[in-house]
Amino acid sequence: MKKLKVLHFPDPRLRKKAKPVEGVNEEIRSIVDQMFHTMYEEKGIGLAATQVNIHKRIIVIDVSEKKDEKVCLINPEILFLSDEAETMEEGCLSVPGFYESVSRPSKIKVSTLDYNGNKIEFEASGLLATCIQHEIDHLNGKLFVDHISSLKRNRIEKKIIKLKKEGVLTSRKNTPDYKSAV
Ligand code: GNR
Ligand code: NI
Repeated sequence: MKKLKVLHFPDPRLRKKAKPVEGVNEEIRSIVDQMFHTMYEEKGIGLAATQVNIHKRIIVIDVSEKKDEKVCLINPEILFLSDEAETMEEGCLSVPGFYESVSRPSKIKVSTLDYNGNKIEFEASGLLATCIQHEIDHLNGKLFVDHISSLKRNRIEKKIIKLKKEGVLTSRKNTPDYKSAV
């Protein structure tokens, strides 16, 4: 299966708002399959269609240790966000090599269509809740770096542009860990 290309911040296409899926058919399921393949290849725990330049409301997630718990969300809606928040170190395949603390509601309730187009509702907490919120942000053109200070965000933007110019940011394997440098 072909691995899809992941867009990198500050690509303006990451700012587009994704459109709802009209019906879950074979074309949509094929996109979901390719997104799972890309997410596993890139060692991510989630991927939003926006990141692979497909502006439809589709998300794939697998937060399990064994990488055997696929979660597919189509046209997800958040029904409830807890008042209680939790801070987690976030990363993003579109901001490779950078990690920052982000505070988000710790519990959520979601309504969504699944892989078969059936409407389901469920509650999530912990890493899954964080990941779902991170992915829904992508569908709305938002990135985790929008939750941190503009000083940090601008520094990350400059570093990514520099890495791209140097040709360092073409393959995930070659992506250095810049956490300590930010
Ligand atoms: O792989 C990913 N790890 C991660 C860690 C903490 C919070 C969110 C994430 S999602 C990210 C993959 C990604 O960029 N999804 O959009
Ligand atoms: Ni991301």
